[in-house]
Amino acid sequence: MILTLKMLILGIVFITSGGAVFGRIFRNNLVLEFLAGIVASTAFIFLLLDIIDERVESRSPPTPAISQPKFVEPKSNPKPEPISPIAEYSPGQVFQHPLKDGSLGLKMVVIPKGSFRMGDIQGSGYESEKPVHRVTIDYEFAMGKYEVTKGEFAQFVKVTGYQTEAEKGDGCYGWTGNGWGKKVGFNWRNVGFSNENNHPVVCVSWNDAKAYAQWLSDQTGYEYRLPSEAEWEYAARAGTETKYWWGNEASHKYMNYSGDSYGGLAKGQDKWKYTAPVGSFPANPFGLHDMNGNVWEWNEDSWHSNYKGAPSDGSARKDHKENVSLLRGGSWYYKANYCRSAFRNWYYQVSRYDSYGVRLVVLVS
Ligand SMILES: [Ca+2]
Ligand SMILES: [Ca+2]
Repeated sequence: MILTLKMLILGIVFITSGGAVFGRIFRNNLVLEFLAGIVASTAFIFLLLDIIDERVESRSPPTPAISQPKFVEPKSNPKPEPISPIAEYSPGQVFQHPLKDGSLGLKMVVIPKGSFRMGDIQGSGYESEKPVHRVTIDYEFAMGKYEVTKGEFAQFVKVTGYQTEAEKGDGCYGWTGNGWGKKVGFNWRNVGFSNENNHPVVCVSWNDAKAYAQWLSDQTGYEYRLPSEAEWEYAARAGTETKYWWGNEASHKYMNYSGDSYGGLAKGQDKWKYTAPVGSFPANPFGLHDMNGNVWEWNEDSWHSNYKGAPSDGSARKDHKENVSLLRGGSWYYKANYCRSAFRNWYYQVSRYDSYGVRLVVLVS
């Protein structure tokens, strides 16, 4: 607009003054005077137009040299699905608490309240199983229907990057090829024999088991923990007073264990020389599988050599003076006598073997 105006003025100035110049050029010597006048007046007009131009431009919004990046609404963090509380728990009910990624946690069975005689009821056990004493569990809790599997433990490791004590330290005890020994490289991932994701996790120490329970508690909002020794025996007996929940005779129909000597043995329905997939044998009256045999299960309690002074309310003895804890239920490597519901084994909380596993409980009342 301004440029067009300038050109128009320039044209008028040249035509009018040009006419005057050519009209007088041959009569006077005022050519230079006229030219100077034209240049001066043109310059004056241009100056005025520049001022106007500047004022017009100053009212226009500046055009940014670089276009601004488009503002992107920040993505809001996806809200975790609220954990739906289970309205009512009833004995025998099986449930799974959801984890933060939406998958489901351990299969848990609600155990009824009750009272039982704990220890060497047949009188043929060890001094550590005496005296037989009554324990009353006046609260409902739920227990893992199965031993924690390798696949379940793998999920914990995948999310947290947790390293077991076997991995951080000098391995786990297993079959080295020449005999039983501790070997670097043996851990829950590889124990020297084939155990798939549906087998119980092994080579986990008491400390590893506690870390897993803590993670599951954080994931679900419920308190998952190791069972007390009393809770474990109550659940293993499931209302029975025999050596095993099915009777006083050991049987390969009901559990994965060894023969009369130590070592793996596959016999009859016990088709496994090493660990068996969890739930390969029938459940006890409370709905729990493999309480007897398959893998030892860490308990919360510290070791005491007998039941003198033992609590009668289902709680754990937790003085842990020597960092030694209980293992219950026997395993695939052991004779049936060590797989009795009353038998008590113990070892250091850092120890790990290819027959040591874990089962958890959670409070629901
Ligand atoms: Ca076996
Ligand atoms: Ca077991």
